[in-house]
Amino acid sequence: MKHIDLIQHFQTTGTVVSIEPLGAGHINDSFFVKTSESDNPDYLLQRINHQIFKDVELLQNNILHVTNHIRKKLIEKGEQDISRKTLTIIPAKDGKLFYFDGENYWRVYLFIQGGKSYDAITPALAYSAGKAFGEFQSYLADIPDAVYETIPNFHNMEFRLEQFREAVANDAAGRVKDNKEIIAAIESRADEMTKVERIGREGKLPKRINHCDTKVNNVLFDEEGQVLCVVDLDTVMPGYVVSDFGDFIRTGANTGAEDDADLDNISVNLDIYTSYAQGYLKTARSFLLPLEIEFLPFGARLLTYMQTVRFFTDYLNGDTYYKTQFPEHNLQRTKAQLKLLEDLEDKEEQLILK
Ligand code: ADP
Ligand code: GN1
Ligand code: MG
Repeated sequence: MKHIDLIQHFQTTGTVVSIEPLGAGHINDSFFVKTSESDNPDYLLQRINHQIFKDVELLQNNILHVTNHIRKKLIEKGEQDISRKTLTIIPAKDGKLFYFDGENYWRVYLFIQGGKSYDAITPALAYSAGKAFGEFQSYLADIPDAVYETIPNFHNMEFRLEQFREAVANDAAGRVKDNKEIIAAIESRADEMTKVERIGREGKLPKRINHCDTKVNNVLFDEEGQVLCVVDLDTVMPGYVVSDFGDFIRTGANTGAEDDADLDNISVNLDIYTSYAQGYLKTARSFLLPLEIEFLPFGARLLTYMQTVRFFTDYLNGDTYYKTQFPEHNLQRTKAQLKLLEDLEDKEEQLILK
């Protein structure tokens, strides 16, 4: 179905003048929907990847509960301009939170005007993002609705390793034989990297409602470099806060790209790391346990390792999960993440937070 026809199924207003692809996410497809009237909102149309988010109704209900709760918190704080500070779902004309066209699932959000997302940031932007993700967790600490795992075991390292080992055993794309070194690099760290799961089971690390995709490009900044809005709420679910901390560092503090072909570009920028940590602790310290704070630097390594494992597992499976731009893209991503992991390991002492 054409995008313009899809929009007619939602409770939007105004006359659509253009629909253009937007963003560089690896999972969903996003489109900027512009309307002609200056006093009318623009929209974001998204095709939901339902191979990955298998229960679209649960997904959309999660997002509705999360955004409603955040909106309530923003109102209590006396914030202005709330429709730019959290996502607003535009329901379909039948009242559902998505539209199924017989093949694909679609949703519409209000477009957040003036929001800018970056792939490379400064320490000042990192500080602002840190504060925003700490606030995000604090807002959701008392959400009354159940928040479900939209992807079961999403950030469970033990589960990700099981998937990896299964992929090695199946060798579906015949790629195991040329990549023994990467397999060894993953296995040699597996025990240490699953310790959060073990300590969690002992009851020493709590699960909190996390964003679970704190990639740097999931934050929209305003003109002054303050965070306007945290977006991409598909994976908001219970988890360990080290996950959210680590995923931001993995993306925002990398001097290279997530898939950099030149490994020499890749390292951790310690100024960005420290600024993000300071921002995050400013808004989150009050509710974090000392052990959670102690584990934050480990989170940076853990999420970089997890992403290495996830990209590589997808590569071994024949590239079935992430969008790829060329045949060896997942391998290139794997090597880039592994390089970042090695740099984080080398700088372990410098990552300790005071
Ligand atoms: P994906 O799951 O594919 O990463 P996102 O939900 O992150 O998709 O959207 C892709 C990009 O579109 C984001 O990185 C952000 O820059 C932009 N974006 C997302 N939601 C909005 C919105 N409501 N208004 C304006 N821009 C948005
Ligand atoms: C995906 O959708 P996007 O691009 O923001 C992925 C994240 C990964 C990330 C790696 C649902 O995020 O978990 O960390 O790619 N999202 C899902 O860049 O798997
Ligand atoms: Mg995204």
